[in-house]
Amino acid sequence: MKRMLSGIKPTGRLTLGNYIGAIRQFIAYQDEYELFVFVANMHAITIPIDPKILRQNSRDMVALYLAAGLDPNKTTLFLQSDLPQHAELGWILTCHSYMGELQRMTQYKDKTAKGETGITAGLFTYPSLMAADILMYDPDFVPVGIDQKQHVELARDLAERFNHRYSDTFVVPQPLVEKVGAKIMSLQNPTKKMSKSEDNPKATIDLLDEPAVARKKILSAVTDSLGVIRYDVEEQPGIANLLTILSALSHEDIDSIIKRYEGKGYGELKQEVAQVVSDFLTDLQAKYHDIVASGSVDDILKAGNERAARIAYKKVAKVKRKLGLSIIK
Ligand code: ATP
Ligand code: LTN
Repeated sequence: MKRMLSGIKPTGRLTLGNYIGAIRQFIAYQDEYELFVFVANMHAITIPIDPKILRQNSRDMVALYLAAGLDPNKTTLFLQSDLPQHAELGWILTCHSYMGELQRMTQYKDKTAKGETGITAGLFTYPSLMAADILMYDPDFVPVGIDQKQHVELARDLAERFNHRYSDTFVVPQPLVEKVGAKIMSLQNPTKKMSKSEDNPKATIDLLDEPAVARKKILSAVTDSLGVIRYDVEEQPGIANLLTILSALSHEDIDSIIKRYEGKGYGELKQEVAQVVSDFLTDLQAKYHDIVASGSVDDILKAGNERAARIAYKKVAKVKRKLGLSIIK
């Protein structure tokens, strides 16, 4: 069975973008692949975050993974910070990453270009930690949204560099980016990614938003004044985004949706998207509340941590031997 791994950082409440771009893929692949999914909480501290909020977000993330359909009997679900090997391999790979490589990562580049202050060294080097998260488990594939593809490519480069320098150690992973839904856009500025650290609540659908609130957000999504329903990301990014959301949640092709909307207006499209989103959230949240009430999150994490730790322990021991870091015979 081929292996697959991915994670999300608990920097905020999960959005519909996270679900469509990432979580949905995890669920779809869990029967076909040996899947590892984790809460990337060490990545969440690259920017300041209140410890109470970090704890809550992390627990919610596990419950939402499960509510969305991740089956802990098939998937290894774990918490990154419970495995010290991630930080250990992260440091080792930081020492194999070039400044120039990390400076080219768009997330860092965008923040510095905007003149943001308070950028931590952790934010700069986090792609090396992400490479460690990946290479630790030898996955063949890493399902991510398009914004993370560059980081998986860095992991590939680091794997090849390490294998070449010391001998075969890591599987060289491939990013897996879906065609539909790789980038869900902000509802208020559809040329910008929908993101959980967004300040304007109207711009994102949180997976834990009241369904009625989410409905209103869709109805007030920014569109354009052209009045025709087409999939045109350049000219009509708002409409293209609504079509993508509808297609992802209803499994209907975008082309077929467009045909149904020939001669119809934006109001009708928004009503349908609002309904589909609100039904989706109602169902997801009912499951989420059941999982939280059952108290199963801790046991599932403990079992997942143990399974992941066995692999991580072996991998780091091997890496340390190859580097000349282990000296006791
Ligand atoms: P932050 O705002 O903290 O940067 P984020 O919402 O952008 O967070 P990440 O934790 O960076 O989310 O991403 C988790 C996963 O979800 C990644 O695979 C990422 O590619 C995917 N993802 C995030 N936002 C979107 C989006 N708007 N559309 C599609 N996929 C997304
Ligand atoms: N950096 C990613 C989260 C992340 C990840 C990973 C994704 C951390 N480690 C390993 C896939 C594989 C993010 O910000 N979304």
